[in-house]
Amino acid sequence: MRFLVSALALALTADAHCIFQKLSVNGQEQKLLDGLRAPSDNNPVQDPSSSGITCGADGTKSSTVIPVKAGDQIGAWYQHVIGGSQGPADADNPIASSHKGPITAYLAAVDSAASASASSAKWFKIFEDTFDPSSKQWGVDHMIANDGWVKFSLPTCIPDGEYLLRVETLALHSAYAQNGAQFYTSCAQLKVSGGSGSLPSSTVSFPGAYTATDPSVMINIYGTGGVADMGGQQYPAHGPAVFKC
Ligand SMILES: [Cu+2]
Repeated sequence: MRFLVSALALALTADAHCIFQKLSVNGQEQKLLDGLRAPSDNNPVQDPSSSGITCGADGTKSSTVIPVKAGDQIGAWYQHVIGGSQGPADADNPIASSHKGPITAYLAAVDSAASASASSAKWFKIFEDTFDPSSKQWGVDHMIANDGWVKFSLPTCIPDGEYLLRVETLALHSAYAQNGAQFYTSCAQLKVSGGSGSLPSSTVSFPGAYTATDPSVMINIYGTGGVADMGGQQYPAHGPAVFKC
């Protein structure tokens, strides 16, 4: 009986995932999955060395490239399942509140956003919302409070051209064990105009930027009483520093 109860609890928590499935540009919502490379279900990637770490497991791939301007505010919409919630009583929309962790966004300049290989792209980080020890809030807490929206601005100082945008929600509730961290990632296909300057010289690859045992990936986030507060400590650096103009 005890086994049955815990197996059921496991089945329920295992399903409390999410997908980045819609983009907004300066508050203007795009169509569902338009301009995106997204997984076909809400299961996370848990092996940072697997190809799915880049833009999620292979699923839908839009042929649209979304026109944007350097400096535009971009929104990435995470929901529990494709199309949104599982109904008004879906307490795990946009993601289960247990799934504490950081949210990051990366850009990579490519020749053709619709066809470029994401795994050979050279990525630089443009946004991170990790953990604030004073408020005890994680990026995921902000995303939940914002109805699944993660908002950030494109740099103003990037050259015109086509880019892939990679947005990553990393859920750390089971990250105390190796490969327990859950990566929820999709990529957007963008064409940037109105930019200036040159690309950053320092870039990373996916897979490659993280390993399964990085201090930010294999980590116990629980302090006293099992609260997901890092025991009052800072969350370690997760990937490269954010590129600043
Ligand atoms: Cu999950």
